[in-house]
Amino acid sequence: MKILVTGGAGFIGGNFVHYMVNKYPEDQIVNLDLLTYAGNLETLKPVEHKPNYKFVKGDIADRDFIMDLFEKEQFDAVVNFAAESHVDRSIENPSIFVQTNVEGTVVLLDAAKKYNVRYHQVSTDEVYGDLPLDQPDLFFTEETPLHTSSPYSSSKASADLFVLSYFRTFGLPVTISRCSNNYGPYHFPEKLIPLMISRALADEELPVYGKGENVRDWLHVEDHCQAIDLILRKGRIGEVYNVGGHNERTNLEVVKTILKALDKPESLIKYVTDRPGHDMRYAIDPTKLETELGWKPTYNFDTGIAQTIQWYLDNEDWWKNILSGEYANYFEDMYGERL
Ligand code: NAD
Ligand code: TDX
Repeated sequence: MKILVTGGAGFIGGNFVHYMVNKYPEDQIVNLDLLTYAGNLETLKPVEHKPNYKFVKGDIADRDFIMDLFEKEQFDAVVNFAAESHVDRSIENPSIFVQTNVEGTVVLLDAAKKYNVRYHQVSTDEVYGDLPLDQPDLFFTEETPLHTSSPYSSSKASADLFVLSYFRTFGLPVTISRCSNNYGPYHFPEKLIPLMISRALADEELPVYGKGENVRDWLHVEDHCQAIDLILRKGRIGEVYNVGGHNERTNLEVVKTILKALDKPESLIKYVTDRPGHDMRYAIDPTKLETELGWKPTYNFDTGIAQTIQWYLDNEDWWKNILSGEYANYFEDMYGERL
């Protein structure tokens, strides 16, 4: 297969590119990324010289460019990770979330329709809104109504509805995965776990929103990649699959786990003003994925967070280059003359 991966210079897309390039040497993986602030070609260093990998810089919302690319490359499948992904940024500037997450998705759908390409959309559990803290037996299933809180989740829910409409109206072969919070290697240090690891290592204050009692359901990124691969190859067309591993933790538990592992004092924790509209609890029921496709996560939170902290300790250059802005030069050095 020739597979287009969009957003492959980001956190989950980058991990997915590694996974696919190594697991399927006979497949061709084309990574299309605009290299926004969140895109980092250093993440692709381990695969950039493999014969079944290629990088293309471009915008999923640029219709002419996308149509030309699909015409030229004749893809068999597209997996769309490209997005603005940070909730806090969506509160500051919602418009770019509409442009990339909604318009970009529609442009990709049109190209997939024109060139008859299998389409997979990487979505999020945030489309379901949130659950109360006092009903721990409630989980998001694929039937839970969409009920978004932030401009980010609203843009992702809109994109999902377009994807499903292209199945119903045009018969486009689509699937959607909705996963819980990912963590693991190459996670941009604006998100909770890498932010707290990098700040704790520098003995800086750790900003915990509100009381730190919000709950997230943590999924190791490798388990997510495996799920997407399964859905792409064996998922039922037109279906949504939830991805999550029953690893709920409060934010405070996560931060304290990181401090303990790094032997840093809890006095670094600083409670700050809460995020507006802050979702209280996410919790995924992954039964459909487990029973239909046999998916099983390999990490639990304890093994996954230990592996992740160790990765950040072993790969200081990767995240320190981001904090210093260095990584943007890597694109110029590697691809500047070629593109
Ligand atoms: P990320 O922000 O780390 O990466 C996004 C990537 O998309 C970046 O490389 C960026 O350069 C690229 N991009 C942005 N706009 C683009 C455009 N217009 N054209 C082409 N490329 C563009 O995000 P992530 O955390 O890896 O998330 C990937 C996907 O998974 C997103 O769709 C997100 O909504 C979804 N998701 C993420 C999580 C999570 O916990 N991180 C959980 C559920 C769902
Ligand atoms: O400094 C912080 N302090 C803090 O308390 C940050 C950055 C976050 N938080 C809290 C907010 C959330 O309750 O930690 C929790 C996790 O925050 P984020 O890492 O920003 O993730 P979240 O808002 O849960 O969204 C993530 O999971 C779902 C991804 O960023 C989304 O792209 C994905 O769809």
